[in-house]
Amino acid sequence: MKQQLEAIRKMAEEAIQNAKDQSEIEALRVKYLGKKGELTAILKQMGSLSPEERPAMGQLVNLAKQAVENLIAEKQAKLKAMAQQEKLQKETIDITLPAKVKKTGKLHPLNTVLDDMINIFTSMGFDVVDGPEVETDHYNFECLNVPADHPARDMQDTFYLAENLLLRTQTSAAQIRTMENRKPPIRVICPGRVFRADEVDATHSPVFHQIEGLVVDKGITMCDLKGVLEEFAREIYGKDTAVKFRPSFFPFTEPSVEVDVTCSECGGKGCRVCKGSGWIEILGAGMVHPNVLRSCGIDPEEYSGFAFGIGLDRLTTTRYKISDIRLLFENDKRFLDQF
Ligand code: 2NM
Repeated sequence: MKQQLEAIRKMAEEAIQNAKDQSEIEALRVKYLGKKGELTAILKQMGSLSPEERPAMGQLVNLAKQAVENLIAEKQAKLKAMAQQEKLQKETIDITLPAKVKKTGKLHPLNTVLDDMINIFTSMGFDVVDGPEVETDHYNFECLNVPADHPARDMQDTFYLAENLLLRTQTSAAQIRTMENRKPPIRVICPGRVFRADEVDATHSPVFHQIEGLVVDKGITMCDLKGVLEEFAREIYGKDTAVKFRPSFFPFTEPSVEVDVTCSECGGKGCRVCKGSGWIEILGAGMVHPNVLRSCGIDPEEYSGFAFGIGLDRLTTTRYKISDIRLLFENDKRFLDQF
């Protein structure tokens, strides 16, 4: 019986050593220590022993049981620790990995420049007004003193939607409405998309952006125009920017001027950007034509005003050294991500 006991203990020891998981251990526990287990069976054979042999044998069986129980407990603890270790290994977080960059939206370069311009003009007391992109012939041309035979009215230059309906060629129509609806003093700028049936190339797009400005009050003179536009140019291009007014012609202003600033690329020395002249044309302007004031119900004997139109696209392409105006309209992410 002693040998049998020893054999069982050895087998149990080996089996427990080789067990790979908790369920195998549990099966072994039942096999050796359970009610019908092998060590329990030995205890049941005790009856066949002489009373003298029994106590010593009983002690041996109990020791064996104890040993197996201890082995099981040890193995269970070991398996548990291993499982924990494995879990930790699998769930490790590599804190040296770079964090995921959250992509946030940003302003289109046109909007950055537009915001700058709006800030400059609103700080000088201008309101921002808006108008429809689809306009009538009346508001787009008629009220602006553009005669019926003017080339701008030609189908070749303007997108007509119907006999008297067109895509606005400038944002002035919004200013005409402002003059109709408000009493002077009027100080407004009107930014927006405008449309012309231009040939498309690196510097021309059929859709582009303008900011037009208008001031109407008693006693407004060309000096006011110069002061506002000089201030604007210096805010946009820097304090040392020189401004030059050249005589020009627009149907809606008299006198009319075109305004140049010293080339921001070369500082006026002459370079590729300014084609060697040292100057860049940035806007057209003038004193509002009496016919325009009259068409909006404002008496030109009592009031005068100045107006200007600034192209936003060229201001943006020169500021960011963008080589082709079409890039502003294609919304290629690779291009936009650079700003
Ligand atoms: C320009 C140049 C000169 C202009 C005129 C008006 C209005 F509505 F008052 F008549 N708005 N904008 C104007 C004047 C626009 O763009 C180059």
